[in-house]
Amino acid sequence: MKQYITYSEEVAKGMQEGKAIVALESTIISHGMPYPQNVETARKVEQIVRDNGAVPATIAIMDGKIKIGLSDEELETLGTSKNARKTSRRDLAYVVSSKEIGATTVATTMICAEMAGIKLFVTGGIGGVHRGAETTMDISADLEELANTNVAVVCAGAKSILDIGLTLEYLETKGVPVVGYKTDSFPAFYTTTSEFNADFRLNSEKEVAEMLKAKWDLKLDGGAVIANPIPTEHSLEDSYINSIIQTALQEAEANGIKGKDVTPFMLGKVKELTEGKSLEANIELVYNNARVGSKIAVELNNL
Ligand code: PSU
Ligand code: MN
Repeated sequence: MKQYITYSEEVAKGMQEGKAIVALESTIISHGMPYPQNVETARKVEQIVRDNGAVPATIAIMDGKIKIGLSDEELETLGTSKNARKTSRRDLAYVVSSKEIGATTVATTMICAEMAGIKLFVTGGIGGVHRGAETTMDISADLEELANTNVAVVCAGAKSILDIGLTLEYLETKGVPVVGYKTDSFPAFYTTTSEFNADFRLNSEKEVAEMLKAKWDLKLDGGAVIANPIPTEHSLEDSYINSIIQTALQEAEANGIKGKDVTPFMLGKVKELTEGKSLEANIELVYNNARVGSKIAVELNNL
């Protein structure tokens, strides 16, 4: 396996020194946000991780290698590349062997993080069960990865482009703990709450780290969702964002958008319809997740 993995200097050094490492995904850079905000955000997220005592490891596939940590130049390449492939579990082997540029989804970032021995991963939102999945069968591979791979994912919940209720049912079936970080409600990405509750509420980074340690000490394989709500001052109004998502869903349907294109299409459409407000919210919630996630990683590393 080792022949396929390379580490950035910063990550290699951090690992040697026994520092806490935080994995970061790259689909959010290539398919989740437009240039140049994508690269700016990625850089700032990395800096927030450093400021909180951990080492950032943005993960992507380049030149046939799984890169654990990207240089500034590689980040720029990824953020400007028109042909970076959204790489979920099923795509990973192909992207490595064909030497394409691969942007890792939540699922693939978890896979690569586990290969590198990284326990904690920060992102914006996870994929889930899409609305209408009872006929389309559109269920993100992220959920199956959360079921099987030992990496915790700090996110701002699941967007209501998804069926949040069914997403939580799926996670329950697969035995994935869904933690509300300082909240009872399961957050819905752009909003601090949804109509559903998280399974447990934990009120400090240390408590989250202790739960993760107990989970993995007990050999309860799989990940965990640490749902950290968007800061109130950056959240969008419930009825406003939900009506926009409704319109975007209709456009996706009318345009016959399917498979891996659904989530990027929805994100782009919602941004357009909110005149950029959704992007601003998205950026702020990722920063917030980076702050909390880095502290959890540091606590976990100290246990
Ligand atoms: N949600 C976001 N931004 C993103 C994604 C989800 O707000 O960029 C990306 C993540 O990489 C996630 C993927 O893993 O979309 C899910 O895609 P799909 O639904 O096709 O599995
Ligand atoms: Mn899908």
